[in-house]
Amino acid sequence: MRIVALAGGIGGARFLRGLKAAVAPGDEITVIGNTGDDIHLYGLKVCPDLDTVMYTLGGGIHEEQGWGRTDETWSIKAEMKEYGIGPEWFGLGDRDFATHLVRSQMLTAGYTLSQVTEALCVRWKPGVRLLPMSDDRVETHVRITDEAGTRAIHFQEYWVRLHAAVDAEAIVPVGADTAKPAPGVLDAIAAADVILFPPSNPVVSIGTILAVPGIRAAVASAAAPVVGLSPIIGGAPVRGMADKVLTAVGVETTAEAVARHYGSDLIDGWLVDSADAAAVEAVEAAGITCRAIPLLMTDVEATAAMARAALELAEQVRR
Ligand code: FO1
Repeated sequence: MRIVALAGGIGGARFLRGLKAAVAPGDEITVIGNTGDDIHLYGLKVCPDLDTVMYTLGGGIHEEQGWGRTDETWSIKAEMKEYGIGPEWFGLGDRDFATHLVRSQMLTAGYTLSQVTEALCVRWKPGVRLLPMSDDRVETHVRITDEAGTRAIHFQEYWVRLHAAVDAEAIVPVGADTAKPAPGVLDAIAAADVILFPPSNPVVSIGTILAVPGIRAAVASAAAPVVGLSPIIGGAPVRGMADKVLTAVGVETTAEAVARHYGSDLIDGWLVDSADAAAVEAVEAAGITCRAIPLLMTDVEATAAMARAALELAEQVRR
């Protein structure tokens, strides 16, 4: 079976680890990774969501953080600080720097982000095909107003430096409107037997992937059933600050509202947590088949059970 998953960062990567444990030998998983979180620092291109998937599935992730490398040291960052070069708020470790150096060196040599990602995965062997959503530069920015006035800041500054403490007035995936899907992305969607939306951030992760012209239409018109898993449990995001960006796009922070946000033209099935069983009826009224099951990714086995439930629901809603 050919499975395609649109994945963001930490939640998406953790789900994929369970999906790998749940599928049968011979099943192929293609991950279309969000690159809107990308940031250029020190002349290097950092791809947080691609790296989180690669490290998590490749066994190099810092498990508690969900980003960056395990057994990390911070000598380069400390030396940069001595030179007065920031930003201090974004933690790039020495091991992680190697990834960005290899990526940036290859990009400078003329390779595409897809080719770079494929090369990095030769080392990490994530066990999935990891495609960036686009080889073109897309960087999510957030419009905020604070004592310094109204301005757009990079998503990472909003997320990491400000901890999303100020309201997001708008979320803008800069460059998405002129970006093209990376090679293989539309083909993978068209050839998929199942398409999954993991419990990633619906706005800045899956929403950004869908903002690349052609991708939303490809998913909506795909022969494969599309099943999503709610990143919101009991009216709150499981991790991260998805509520802040959901509000920015006028979506309530509930499992039902996120399903409606995707819409029945895009998703056929939706899994909500047992705590949100009351939402099943309303989601089904929106034309999306819905099931309530435990959605907390407490360990690989729990996540594998979620993945199996998503694959089963996909068979029930197959078009
Ligand atoms: N997240 C943080 O909360 N603090 C950090 O200092 C930080 C550094 C960082 C460095 C490399 C990288 O690939 C990811 C990093 N992240 C950090 C996570 C990053 O902000 C992710 O994009 C978000 O967590 C959303 O996926």
